[in-house]
Amino acid sequence: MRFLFEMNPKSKKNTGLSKNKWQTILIFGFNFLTMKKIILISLAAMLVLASCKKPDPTVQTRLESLIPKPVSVNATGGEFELTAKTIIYVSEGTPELFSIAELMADGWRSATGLALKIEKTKTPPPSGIYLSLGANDKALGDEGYNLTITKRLLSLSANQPAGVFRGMQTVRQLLPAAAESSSLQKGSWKIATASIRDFPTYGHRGFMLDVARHFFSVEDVKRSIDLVSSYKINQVHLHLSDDQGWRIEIKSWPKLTEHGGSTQVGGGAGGFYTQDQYKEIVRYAQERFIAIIPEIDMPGHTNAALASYPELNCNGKAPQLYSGIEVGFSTLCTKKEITYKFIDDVVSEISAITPGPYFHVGGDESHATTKEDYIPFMERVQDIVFAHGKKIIGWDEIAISKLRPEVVAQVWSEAENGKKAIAQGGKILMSPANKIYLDMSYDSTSKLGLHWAAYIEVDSAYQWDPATLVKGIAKENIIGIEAALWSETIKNLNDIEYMVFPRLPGYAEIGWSPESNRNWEEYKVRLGRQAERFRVLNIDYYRSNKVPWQD
Ligand code: TNX
Repeated sequence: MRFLFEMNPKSKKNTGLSKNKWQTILIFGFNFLTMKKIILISLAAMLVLASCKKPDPTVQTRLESLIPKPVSVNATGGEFELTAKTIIYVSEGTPELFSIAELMADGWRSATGLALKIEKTKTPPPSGIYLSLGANDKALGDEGYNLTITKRLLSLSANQPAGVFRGMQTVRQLLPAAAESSSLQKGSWKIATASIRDFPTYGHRGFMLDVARHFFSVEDVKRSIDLVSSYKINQVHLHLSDDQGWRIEIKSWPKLTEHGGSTQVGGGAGGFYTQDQYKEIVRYAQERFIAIIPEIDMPGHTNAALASYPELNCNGKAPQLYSGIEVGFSTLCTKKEITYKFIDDVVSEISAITPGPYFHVGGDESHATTKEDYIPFMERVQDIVFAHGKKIIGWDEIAISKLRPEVVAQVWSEAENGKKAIAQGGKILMSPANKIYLDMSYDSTSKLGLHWAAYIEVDSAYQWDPATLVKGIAKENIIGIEAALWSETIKNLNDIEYMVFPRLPGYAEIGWSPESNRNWEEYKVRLGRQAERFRVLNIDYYRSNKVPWQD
């Protein structure tokens, strides 16, 4: 300041201006120049301050709270923000990525009020969100992804569209939970900068819903698909028939649904999906890169079919419809030709509207079928399903038959059966009832659920590993895991949510994340941080006292 003051008087020589005028100019000149400097300096200081401002801890915490836990996360300390100007770019010639972008933009619109534009691009953009294929990283497989987030650009690349979809589920969890709300929320939509490399441990991560004991509407099934897809589940198995009800329209055997679908446990009205409704469920799941696995349980668990068509019974007489919860009393007549015609028609109609690779043939608890009848029956059923172009999954009992090598045995009860399947060249889907059955009560005070296999609290649900649970069933034998929700005691969507949450995120993590990355003490903290997400999504979850809920 002094320097300036002294400089100016020197230049006043020979200007012919009066002292007064000089004073005015000096004062104004000083003030003007000084002010300009001060403003510039403070602006620069503010910029410096803003750029090294401490990152918002909640934004960074979300990076450490992901479920399932990614293979690797490197935080870089900054923030990327979704604003009204953010554009989602998708690499040209990838229509699947465009659909993913639409799904995500739609999902965020109501809460954020942002109408994110989606544009195709030939070259990577300098800013915005960029979805692309050609990650050129073999280890990512079909579902892995690389996510690189800088302050200006969120770039998500994968080998396949499924990988981009899974990566987007990670992005969803990096945003505030409020972004999931169905009504407009105040907030800034910040994501921590980082690079994440991620891919699943198991290719098959399933959820089963029993729509036979109690029937659930298409809307309920879609909501369930939505919720599980956000934890990177990729298979939804629908248990479509049982003693209490037949739930899918078979055009060549219409009484299956007309009569066999007309009740459920407790005697309620039941219901069924028309083939168009089933196709809609399949489409909805496909949009989320989830395959539907249809199950028609046989030769037991068939009272609804037997009640609809007397000719399927060995004595030719149709039994009454059944609305209790006993198991193991019904069987198709394995000696009659009509039984195989029936199965062929059913498998043919369902396979034609199921794009996924699998058809589940049940095969469990056939206590009313002799072993001598069961074995040749299953062998014939395998040929039928195979002829309709589907791979077979069956409950572990099927392994007492001679299996085709491409058959998958779903181990729920007898590990020995699993080993028999492996010995025949087959693979295993792990669903040990005492660890992963979602219809098992949490503890003795739970109002819902059964407990014949175990009480399964949230910690017990998490603390096991499919590859080491059974001696003789190793990782290379296992295609993955499935969490099954049987619905004897589950009557509505709230009941579904209460049994599925908060256990399912843990199962999803067991299926996705490397075993070496998993630890209950650390996981329970991440799970506790999902509370707000559950609240915003209106999930009616069980507030286990094993979890440090944070809301
Ligand atoms: C056993 S698991 C069953 C189902 C029941 C369930 C109840 C399996 C293959 N069969 O029929 O609904 O227990 O927990």
